[in-house]
Formats: sequence, C-alpha cells, structure tokens
Amino acid sequence: MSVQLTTEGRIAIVTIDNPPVNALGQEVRAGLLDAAGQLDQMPEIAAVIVKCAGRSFVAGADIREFGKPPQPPHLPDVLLAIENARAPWIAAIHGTALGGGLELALACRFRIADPRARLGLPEVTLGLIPGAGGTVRLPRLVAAEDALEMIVTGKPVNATRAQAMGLIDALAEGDLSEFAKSFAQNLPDDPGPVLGRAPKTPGPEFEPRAEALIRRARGQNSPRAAVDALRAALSLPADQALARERAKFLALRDDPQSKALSHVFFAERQAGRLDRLKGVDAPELSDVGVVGGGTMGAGIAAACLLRGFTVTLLEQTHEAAKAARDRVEGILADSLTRGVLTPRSHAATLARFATATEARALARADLVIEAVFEDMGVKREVFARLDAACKSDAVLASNTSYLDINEIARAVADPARVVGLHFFSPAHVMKLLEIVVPDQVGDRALAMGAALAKRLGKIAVFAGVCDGFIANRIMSAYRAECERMLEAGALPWEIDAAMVEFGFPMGLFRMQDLAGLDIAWAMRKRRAAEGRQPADYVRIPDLLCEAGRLGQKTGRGWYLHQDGKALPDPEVTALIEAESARKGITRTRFSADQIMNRILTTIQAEGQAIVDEGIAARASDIDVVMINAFGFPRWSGGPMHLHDG
Ligand code: 3H9
Repeated sequence: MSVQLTTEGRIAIVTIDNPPVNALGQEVRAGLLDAAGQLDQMPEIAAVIVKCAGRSFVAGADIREFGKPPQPPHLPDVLLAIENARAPWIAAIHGTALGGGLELALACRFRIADPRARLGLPEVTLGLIPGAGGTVRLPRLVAAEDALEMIVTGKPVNATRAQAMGLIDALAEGDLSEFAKSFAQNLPDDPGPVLGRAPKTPGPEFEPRAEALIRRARGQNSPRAAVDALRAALSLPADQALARERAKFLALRDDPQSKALSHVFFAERQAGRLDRLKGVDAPELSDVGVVGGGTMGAGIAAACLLRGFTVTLLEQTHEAAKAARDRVEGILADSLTRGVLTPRSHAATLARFATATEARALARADLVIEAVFEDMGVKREVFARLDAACKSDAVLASNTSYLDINEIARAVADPARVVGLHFFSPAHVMKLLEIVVPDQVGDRALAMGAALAKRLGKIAVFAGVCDGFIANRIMSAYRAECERMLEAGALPWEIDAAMVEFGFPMGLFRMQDLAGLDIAWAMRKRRAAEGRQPADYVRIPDLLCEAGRLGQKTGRGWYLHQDGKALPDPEVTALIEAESARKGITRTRFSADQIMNRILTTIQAEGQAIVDEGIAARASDIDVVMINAFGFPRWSGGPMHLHDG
C-alpha cells in the first residue's frame, strides 16, 4: 500500500510511501482519493497532515507513466477532492516537492516545510507545463512575477525563499512530523481553498519578463505554453483557467519535445551506471588532490571545493602555485558575488584549500586528478611520482582529453587504480564528466569516479579508450565535416547561423573563436608530425592561425571581433575562396537545411561507430554527451534520439 491513513486523536496522517521519490503513480493517486473520501466520513477529524516516507516529499507525476494511456483517477480530480475536503489538509514537506508534488501541496489548505526542503514546478524541463492546477493555484499564493519565474524557468526555490514568497506558511523547527502535529493542533484561521482566492495582480515588469523568457527558450515549446497558461490564470475565473491549463498540458504530453525530454531525463541517469559496479560500494572520498593549476586544474579544484572536499593543488614552482591559487580564489570570489557562497561558507571553503610544490603533500588524498599539459611523457612522469607519493589505495585519475590512458596507467605499479576523468571547461560550471575506462582499471577506481560525479552534481558518462573518447571524437568528426563544407562553398557564419537556428546556443566557428584557435592548431601540428593527417585534410584553419588570427583574444579569428561583436570578415571569405580555387573545387551555396543535414549525419554516423565499437555503452549516452558538452538542443532529445525517433 503506497498510501496509509492513520489517526492520532483529532488529527489524521496520510503517509505516501512510494520509493524512490514518492511519484504520483496510479496507486498513489487512488490511495489519496480513497483517503480523502474516508476522511470526509470521519467528523471527529479536525485536520489532516499529508507527508511522505523516505528521503523526499513527492517528486511529481510518475514520468514512467508518460506515453501510456492515462489511468484514473486523474491528479486534478484527486487534488480538487483534497482542496474541498471537510477537514483542512496540511502538506508537511521534506526533501523536494516538485511538479505534481508541489501541486498536491498547493491544493492543501496549509504548507509547512523542513528548512532544507526545495519546492519547484520543473515541468517545462520535461517539455510540459504543470497539469494539475499549478499555474492556477501558485499565483493565488505568490506574486505573479514569482509564479512566472518558477513556472517558466522550472527552477526550484529553497524553503526560506518559499516562505518569503508566501508559498509556505511555516518552517519546521526540529522534527517535521512533530512540528506538523503541533501546527495541526494550533491551526491558524482557515484562509479557505486556494482556488477561491483572487490571483495576484501582475506588476509592470511581468509582461517584459514573460517575453524575455519566451525568447530565451527559442525552439522549445513549453515555456510559451507556460506563459499562456499563467496569463489565463491571472485573467480568467479559476475553473476556466484550470480547463485551459489541462488542455495545454495534454497537448504538450503528446508533443515530440516532451517525449524527447523524458528520454534525456532517463538517459542522463542511465549513462552513469555500469553493470560491473552493481553492488560495489562508493569508496571513501573527502580529500582530493589536483595536479596542475592551469584553467582546467583550477576549475576542477574549485568544483571540488564548492562541494565540500578538502583540496590540495600541486604545481611545479612557487610562482605557478601562487598563480593557481589566484585562479581558484577568483572562482570562489565569483561564487561569493553570485550568492552561491555566503561570506561564512566562503571563508570555510578557502580554509579547505592548500597549494603545494612537493608530491608528498598529496599523501593523504583519496583521489588525485592530474590536469597537466597534454603530453604523454609529462603525464607518465607525473603518474610515476604520484605512485610513489600517494597512499596505496588512492585512485589516480587523468583529465587527458585525448591521450591513451592505457599507456598512462602503465606508468604506475598497479594500473587498477588509474582511471580517466575528463572534465569540460570551465570545470566548475560544465555538467558533463566522462569517466574513461582503461583496460586494467579496477572497480574501486571506477566507483570513485562515479562517486565524485554524484558529489559534484555532474552527469557522468562512461567511455572506453579511443582518440577523443566520446565527446571530442564526435566534435572532431563534425568539425572536419564543417571544414569540408567551407571548401565546398559554405562560409563560417552561414554554418554558425544554421546551427543556431537548429537550437545550438552558438555555432562551431564562433565557439572556436571564443576558446582560441591555437590549442587545436598545436594538436593538428602534432598529428601531422606523427603522420596522422587524413587525405582530405582541410588547411583553412591552419592558414587562419598562420595569419595570426587566433580567435577573439587576437581580435580576429573566423570572425572580425569589434566592439564586442563578431562580424563576418571579407578577408576570411577571400582566404577560403582562394583555398577552394587552389584545390580546384567549384563552390556551391548551401542552404541551412543542407548544412544541418550534413552535420547531423556526421554526428549520427560517428555516434553509431562509437556505440558499435563499445566505446559508449548505448546510443542514448551519445545524446547525453552532445547535449551536455556542446549544447545540442536538449528538447530534440539528442542526435541519436532524433535519428531513431
Ligand atoms: C509532473 O509532475 C506533471 C504534473 O504537473 C501534472 C500531472 C497531471 N517519476 O534523479 P535521481 C526516479 S512532471 C518517476 O537519480 P536524485 C529516477 O528515474 C514531473 N521516476 O535522484 C531514479 O530512478 P532509478 C515533475 C522518477 O536524488 C530515481 O527516481 N517532476 C521521478 O539525484 C532517483 O532519481 C520532476 O521533473 C519521477 N517524477 O534526484 C522531478 N523522479 O534509480 C524529476 C525521479 O530507477 N526528478 N525518478 O534510475 C528529479 O528532479 C530528481 O529525480 C529528484 C531526485 C530531485 C527528485
């Protein structure tokens, strides 16, 4: 039984127990409706507390039911029964109250929460809008602008903010269940059902903000629908607004975007799982070492510090250590400015950070992440030093983005403790972590990688060893295809415009200008020296670099950068056209569709090859990587989902 009804004197307690996250599946909905019906027949009951067993309040509708024929009772009907119940219901919230879970709480007469709770309506992130009264009830409790933010961005708020907004009535002091009982015994005056109240009047900033949020969502449908539903809630009688909301919700549930986003939701959770790790406990992890304090190493150190680890950063000289410290402190200062850290937690975070120049400073580290220059000799030398200096069960990880980790692992006595942890820059911001699986790696090292990803709040994807692993290998393939299109007749800004229109936040060439063209240039030179240049090699990027055009930092790259704008540059057009002529290629125009077709076909073919070779465990891992590493539009479901969808 996933819903239990008990009584204590004049108080009834309805407990939802549906692991893992108390989703509102059919059995829970039926249980709640049944409880509401029974309670209406119990005149001795003066108040009803609804709470959850386990780690969280209700996390929403059961996403696994999406795509199946809906089974009654439907959530809106269950919530109306609760809202109109004879005795007032009180939601006692701990963990997260999300989506349908928050809608359940909104249908209650009162809401109280554990101070650590989080409340949100994340339906837009699944291509939906709240479908059980969320858009109608929320603006009857909180300011229209606050409702707009919550419903259209999908971002949850913490309990303190929720109380300040008027979303919850009280923060629990001490044990939530006990607090709920005492709240129920001393109920405030009954404010009546939420639907019976007038919606808040939007201020002048409501409409401009709504339009800005719609523009920001670009190709995604649900944010616009969410704004429309909220506008209806603010202007129509409640019953009509509820009907509007429901119709929009049902239409969106059948929209390919919501199917795609549900696919991504489950794909992201699956990508970080490996059969061989079933039953393997997460190793102890509190002390992290980082070797190399450049942009990547400093970002990794900051990411670890921000999530509570003790971090020691190793550099070669005192000057380099000082520069690394400055970088890390810069990131932490920025986190303080943005309110991620309070002055107190900022000081505590700094206190957990040390720099060093001797490897023995890493003797206590549970995990050491190497982020030094991409050179096999340098990396092997670092690993040999770590092997001698670190405790024998420390896991040693390399952040290499394309070197052979098997060869790096051979530099230590026990290769079982070497794993790849490939972060994306900036490491404290980007969500993806590729956990690279060398041939001789042990379960403990892999479990350490998975544990780190979880603690850092990152999305982990396991990848086999190959040149570029999953992300950079696909990136190399479609970059080469884009370069071939340049030779064949397209221009960089045409390719970028096609990608942006498709839904990427930025085109490939604009992104390269931002990152700088010199790193890839150095890599190409190294490959050429190793005789690894393909027959159809395109020289255009090299010609740009040779002309001193290294991207935004030199004011010129694929674009001309002037006054903060990236402008098409006739010099680049001339350079590209000259190269086509030199190769005897007759240039033809490409439409945006043709450009995207070629990019997608290349990504899908490379993705399939990666799956076929066993580098990725499943096609959906490719989707997770493309979305989280390169901004492939999430609402498309990713390249492989698009192909099979
Ligand atoms: C909605 O509510 C629509 C309504 O407005 C209208 C109705 C009419 N359903 O993420 P985790 C599973 S739309 C089914 O690893 P965490 C998840 O797959 C919904 N399953 O843990 C995983 O299973 P497994 C709006 C769900 O602690 C396990 O729970 N709600 C659901 O890092 C643990 O998940 C949302 O969008 C679900 N709703 O994070 C909330 N949620 O172990 C979506 C989770 O078998 N959920 N599972 O792989 C979340 O944001 C996070 O899961 C949560 C926990 C924060 C709750």
